[in-house]
Amino acid sequence: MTFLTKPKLHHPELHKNSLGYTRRDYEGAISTLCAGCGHDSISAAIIKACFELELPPHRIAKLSGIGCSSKTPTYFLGASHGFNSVHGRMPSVLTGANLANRDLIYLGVSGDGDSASIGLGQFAHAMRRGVNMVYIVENNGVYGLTKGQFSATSDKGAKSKRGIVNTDEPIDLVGLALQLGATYIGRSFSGDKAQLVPLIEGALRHKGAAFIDCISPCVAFNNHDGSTKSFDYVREHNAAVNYLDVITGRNEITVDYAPGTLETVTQHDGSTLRLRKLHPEYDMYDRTSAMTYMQQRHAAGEIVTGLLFVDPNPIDLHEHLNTSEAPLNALPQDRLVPGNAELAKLNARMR
Ligand SMILES: Cc1ncc(C[n+]2csc(CCOP(=O)(O)OP(=O)(O)O)c2C)c(N)n1
Ligand code: SF4
Ligand SMILES: [Mg+2]
Repeated sequence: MTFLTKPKLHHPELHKNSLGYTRRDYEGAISTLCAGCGHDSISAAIIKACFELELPPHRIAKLSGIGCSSKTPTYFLGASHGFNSVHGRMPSVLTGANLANRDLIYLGVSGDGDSASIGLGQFAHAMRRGVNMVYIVENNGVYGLTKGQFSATSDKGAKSKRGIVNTDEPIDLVGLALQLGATYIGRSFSGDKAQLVPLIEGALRHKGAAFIDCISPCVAFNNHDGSTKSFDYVREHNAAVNYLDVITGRNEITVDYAPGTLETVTQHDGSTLRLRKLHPEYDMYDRTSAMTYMQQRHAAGEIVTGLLFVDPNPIDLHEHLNTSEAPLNALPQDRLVPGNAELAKLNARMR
C-alpha cells in the first residue's frame, strides 16, 4: 500500500500561522515507511519549517526521484505541487519547471542512491548552474528501497547488515556541492530537529542552489554495529560547527547569544541567519577552507554538521540566463509569439 489518507480531525485550538493554516495543513498522507525510518523525521522537519515560515502551500513545488526517500513528498505538503520523477532525474525535471515558472519555491528530495549513483551527473549540473532550489539528500548510505545494497556514500570499511565490508571510497556530496558552486550548503542529522529545522528554513529563504545532506538512518538495513550511518554512530561522531536561527523580518528577535559567538548573515530577501558558532575558527564564507576543514574532520572520523558554507549574495540560474521575470504561463500571446517581423530580425542577426 503506498497511499493512506490522514484523518483531518485536529484540536480546534491548534495554533494557526498568519495565513490561517495549522501545522496539519502542511502534512501529507500517512507514511508507509518502516517505523523509525530517519526519512520520516526529515518530513516532519520540512512540515515544521514551512509552517513556521508561513509559506502558502500552493506556492511550493516538491520534486523527487525514486527510493524510500523519494517517496516522502507524499507524506508532507499535501496541498503543494508535486512530481515524482525517474530514478536520479529529479534535478533536470526541477530545473525545467523552475525555468518555466520562477514564482514557485522548489524543493527537491532525493536519496544517496538517487543523487550519488545514477543521478550524480544531474546533481552536479544542478549545483553548478545555481538552480534556485532546496535540494535535500536523505542519506542513509544504502539503497533502502531495493533492500540494503551499499550506496556510493557508504564509508570505506562500513559493514552491511550481513557482515560484508564496503571496499569503495565514499562520495561526499557536501564536498562536491562546495566544489561545484552551490551557494548554501549544510549537513544535518534526521535525529537533530533543533539543528535541521532552521537549516531548512534558511535554505528555503536562500535564492540559489541550497544543498542539505541529511544523515538519515535506515532502521531496516543500516542501523547496526559497523555502520557509519546508524543512529548510535552519528550521535557519537557528530561535530556541529554552528547552530542556526532564522529571523524572517516579521518576527521579533527574542534570543541573544553571548558576544563573540554570534554571526549574522543577511540574505537577499532581508531574512537573517543568526549563527551561534561552536568552532570560532570555522569560516563559513570561505569555500576552500570549508573544503579543507571537512576533509580534515572526516579523516578524524567526525561527521561535521551545521551550516557549512553560505554565499549571502548568490546569483541564480535566472540571473545567469537573463530569463523572463514572469512565469511562461502568465506571458500574453503577443510576447510568447512575437510574429514574423521579430523572427526575421533574429534570423538576420545570425547571418
Ligand atoms: C533506472 C532505475 N534503476 C534502478 C532502479 C531500482 N532502484 C529503485 S530505488 C533504488 C535505490 C534507492 O536508493 P536511495 O536513493 O538511496 O533511496 P533510499 O531508498 O535509500 O531512501 C534503486 C537502485 C530504478 N527504480 N530505476
Ligand atoms: S527500508 Fe530503510 S530507508 Fe526504506 S523505509 Fe525502511 S528504514 Fe526507511
Ligand atoms: Mg539511500
